[in-house]
Amino acid sequence: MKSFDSSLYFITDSSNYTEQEFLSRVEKALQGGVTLLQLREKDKTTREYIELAEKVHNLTQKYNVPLIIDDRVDVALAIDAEGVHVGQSDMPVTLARKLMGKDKIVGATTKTVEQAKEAFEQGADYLGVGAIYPTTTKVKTVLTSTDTLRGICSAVPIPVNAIGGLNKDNIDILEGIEISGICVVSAIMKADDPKTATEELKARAKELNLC
Ligand code: TZP
Ligand code: MG
Repeated sequence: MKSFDSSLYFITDSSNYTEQEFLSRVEKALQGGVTLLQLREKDKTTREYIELAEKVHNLTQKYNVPLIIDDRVDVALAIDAEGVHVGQSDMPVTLARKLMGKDKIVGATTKTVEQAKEAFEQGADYLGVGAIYPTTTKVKTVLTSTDTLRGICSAVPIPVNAIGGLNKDNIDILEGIEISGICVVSAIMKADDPKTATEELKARAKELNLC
């Protein structure tokens, strides 16, 4: 049985860090208690993506946290990651599922109820929905309202995570919405201390009953 906890989903961004600094930040986030981790690389060659993914996988395995690879089914399969995440312009969920097999995690980004239903029907295990707030992370996205987020949560029976500009001081906007967790990049990646940032974010999310 595939089981994972998406309550505090950390999506990495290695740009602006040396590899050593990046891996050290990833490990601090794992020590702080992230429950799911996505390696998201936009500018690496396939070889570089695989090499970094192997290093990150060594860390996530040490902390028993599933590793999801953004976008690249080939990289996910090559390093035997626990899953892959696809956006609306990436490989369709049906094909990602077919290639990854039934035991791996397949996640999808959706911004409307229709997209969410389709991703679920095609075999997605969880959904990322946003951007809830404007983001400084490099991504092509538009804002998604909390009403749409609420609608998606009622429309599909799989875990739904909110994403986009979220941090400990603004996640109260999600209170009362049936999400399974939050996804963050900057709030952990760019924090002075990623371990403390993770702990504080987790504590705030618990306080708001978000997970
Ligand atoms: N998809 C929608 S917003 C986003 C992605 C990958 C980036 C979120 O990054 P941050 O830094 O948490 O706003
Ligand atoms: Mg993508």
